[in-house]
Amino acid sequence: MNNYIEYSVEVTNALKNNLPIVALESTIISHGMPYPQNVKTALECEKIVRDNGSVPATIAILNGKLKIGLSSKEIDFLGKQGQNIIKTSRRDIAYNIANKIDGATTVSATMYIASLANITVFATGGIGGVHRGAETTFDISADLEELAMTNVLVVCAGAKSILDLGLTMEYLETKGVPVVGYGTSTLPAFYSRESDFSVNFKIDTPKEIAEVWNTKLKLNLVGGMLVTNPISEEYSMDRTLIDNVIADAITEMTKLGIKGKETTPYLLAKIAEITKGDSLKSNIQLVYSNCRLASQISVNLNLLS
Ligand code: PSU
Ligand code: MN
Repeated sequence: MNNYIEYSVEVTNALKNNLPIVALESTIISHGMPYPQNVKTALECEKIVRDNGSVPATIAILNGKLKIGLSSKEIDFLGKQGQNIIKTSRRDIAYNIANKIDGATTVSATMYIASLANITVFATGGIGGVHRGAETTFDISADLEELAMTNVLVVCAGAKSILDLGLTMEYLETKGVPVVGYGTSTLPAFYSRESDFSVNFKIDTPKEIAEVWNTKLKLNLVGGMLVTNPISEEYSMDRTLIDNVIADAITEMTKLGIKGKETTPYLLAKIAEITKGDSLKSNIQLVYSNCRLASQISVNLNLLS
């Protein structure tokens, strides 16, 4: 196994000294945002994690290795390559490693790779979920299955309405994945603070979140936990406006016949285009906020173990 993993010096040192770590994904860099904002955001995320007491471990597949901790040069490479890099979820890991194909890891692949290094706290923007119309397309993100089976806590800003939020919550319930609202009992909807759905548990502090997560790990309750962190008021978007934009983007996508793994990147780019960059600004800010919270959770978890 160790032959396949390559750690950065910073992460090696953190593991050796039992410092708090936060995993970060790379599909958000190559497929989630345009260049150069993607690189700037990824580097700033690492800084925010450090400023809040943890060590960042951005994860990707490069040169046939599972890389845990990237250099700024590697982050720049992923950002510049953008959609040329293969979006890599769990199913693609073995093929890409065996063939030395570079890959940007989704939430599912990042969770799996983080768990190999016993890193159990991870920050991202949004997770994949049950897509609208999944009753006919079967488009359910591998992120949900990963949450069902891999011991990693994921901090996100809720799910955007490109997904069916109700079905996503049902799926997570079936799989035994707790959904926590940070300071809220309402499931946040990514670009906006509220949706029509409730979270399972409202928890108000990083310390209490760490306590629940530590208990889940200690009880050997296999699987992840989802912590949903609402976007700050300042950057949140009007719910009706963004829902209309998303509906238009989905109509356009259906017309073009875009399916499968291309769906999420297409919609994110289209929404940014229609909102003239406003959604991208919000997206960047909510990721920062999630990195801050994840770092604080990791620090608290470290004090417990
Ligand atoms: N949602 C976002 N930005 C992203 C993604 C989701 O707001 O970049 C990425 C994440 O890497 C997530 C993946 O794991 O999309 C989900 O893709 P799919 O729906 O194909 O499973
Ligand atoms: Mn899918």
